[in-house]
Amino acid sequence: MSNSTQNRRQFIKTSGKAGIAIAAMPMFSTIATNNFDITAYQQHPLPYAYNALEPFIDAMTMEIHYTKHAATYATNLKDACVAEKVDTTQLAFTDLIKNISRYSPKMRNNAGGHYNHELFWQLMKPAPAAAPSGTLADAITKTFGSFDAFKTAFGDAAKTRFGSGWAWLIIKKEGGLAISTTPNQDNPLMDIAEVKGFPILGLDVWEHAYYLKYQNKRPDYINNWWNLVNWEFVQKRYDEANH
Ligand code: MN3
Repeated sequence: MSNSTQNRRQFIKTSGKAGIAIAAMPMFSTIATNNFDITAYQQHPLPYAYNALEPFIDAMTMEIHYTKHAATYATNLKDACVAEKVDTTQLAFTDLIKNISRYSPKMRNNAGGHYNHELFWQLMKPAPAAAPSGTLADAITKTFGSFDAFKTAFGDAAKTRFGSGWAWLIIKKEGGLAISTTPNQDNPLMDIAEVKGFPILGLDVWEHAYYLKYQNKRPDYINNWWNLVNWEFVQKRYDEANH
């Protein structure tokens, strides 16, 4: 092993440890504005500790979900980009997703998996506000009748998504809010999505997201998940799409 290789390996090892140390710092989870760019090809550090979402999502589920499932999507995305000659310094990640039908199933699964999880982590935080406020709250009430009616409709969509997939709150291409679901790791940005739009809220209903704690009780996971929704971040997504 050459010295430079060794140094590089040592650096990766050290910075990897530093990343975990930072993610484990309790103060980190209280920095609500610490949002990262989900349109990057690389996986970002989790913005809170693995146990930060207890008791609603357990630490082991979070650790496996982040370090195994989500990390693998990011790695496989990188591999697919090499194999399919995508220059990630030139092509915006969201443009790749929006034209996903041009690529392989491997690209589709892993580009979606990476984007969806980078979004998902930030859509949750410990002890968030119980409900949205401001313009997002107004839009939800206008579209669904009330916040409770929205939660029921979103929950029903998430519960009835057959097999693995996601439930979404989106801003439709033509404007206005809608609830939709997608199979596997598809998302509403993709040109192959049945209902297209900009996702501002998404819920992972793959069994890997809840099985250790909830087993077959997906509805309990969904009902508890509302205790974690970072409405400030959802509002930020809403504002991004509307300006
Ligand atoms: Mn997942």
